[in-house]
Amino acid sequence: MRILIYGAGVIGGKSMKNIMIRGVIFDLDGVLVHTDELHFRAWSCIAEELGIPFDRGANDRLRGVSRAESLERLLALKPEVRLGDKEKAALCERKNSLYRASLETLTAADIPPAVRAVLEILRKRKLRLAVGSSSRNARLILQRTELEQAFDAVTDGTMITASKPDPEVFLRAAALLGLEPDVCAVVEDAPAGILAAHRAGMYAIGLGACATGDGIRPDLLLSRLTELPALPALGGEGSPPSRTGIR
Ligand code: B16
Ligand code: MG
Repeated sequence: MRILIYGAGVIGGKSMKNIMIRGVIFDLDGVLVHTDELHFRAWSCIAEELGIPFDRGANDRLRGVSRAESLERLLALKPEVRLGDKEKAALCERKNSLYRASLETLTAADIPPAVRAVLEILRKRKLRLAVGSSSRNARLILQRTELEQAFDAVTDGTMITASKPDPEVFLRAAALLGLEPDVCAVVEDAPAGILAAHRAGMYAIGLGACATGDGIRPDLLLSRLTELPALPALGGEGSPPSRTGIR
């Protein structure tokens, strides 16, 4: 696989050289807002109640996947804990109550000015912008952070029948933007989301080290969202990714 470097980022996939992206679909939790930390705290409480050891590394495996799948992955850490469907549903409900309580404190100040600046730059370049999140709480988060108006379309966990790594959430976002998948880039913090982007036929940009794993690699990996506007495929003037090696 080719390994490419862009800025501080590394990649292993499609070259961006001949691509002109017309739409960017952003994951929400862990990309635009640090609600990934709030998910972690809520799942930590559930794990403690169940006597299941849980840390940030374990939490990284829950990124991007649905609430129900998150619980399954948590339970897999201690196979002796066997629960029925009703108990699982109650635990998911409880986790969501804890999580939603923590969202009460969320405000516009939780979106770093640099994130708003990136969205503004891309909008000025006439790129179509969307959010594609697995979360059923995405609308609430976008409203609380006053971010909703920054996007042309939002797709979330309430609008899909299958969660990431299924491509549905991104394909629906592209359709709402009026764009074909192959001119869309996805920005994601989770392997499940990178896989969903690839399955959708989109260009997958990972953000942060958590975006790689389980043998899944983004086409391009950035350390910070502020590196995004420099990409030539997004109308930026940065130099194209340089190939540094082949394996
Ligand atoms: P909820 P994203 C995902 O959001 C989170 O990364 C994942 O941790 C969570 O389990 C999932 O949403 C469902 O969230 O319980 O709020 O419906 O990263 O796709 O924006
Ligand atoms: Mg995420």
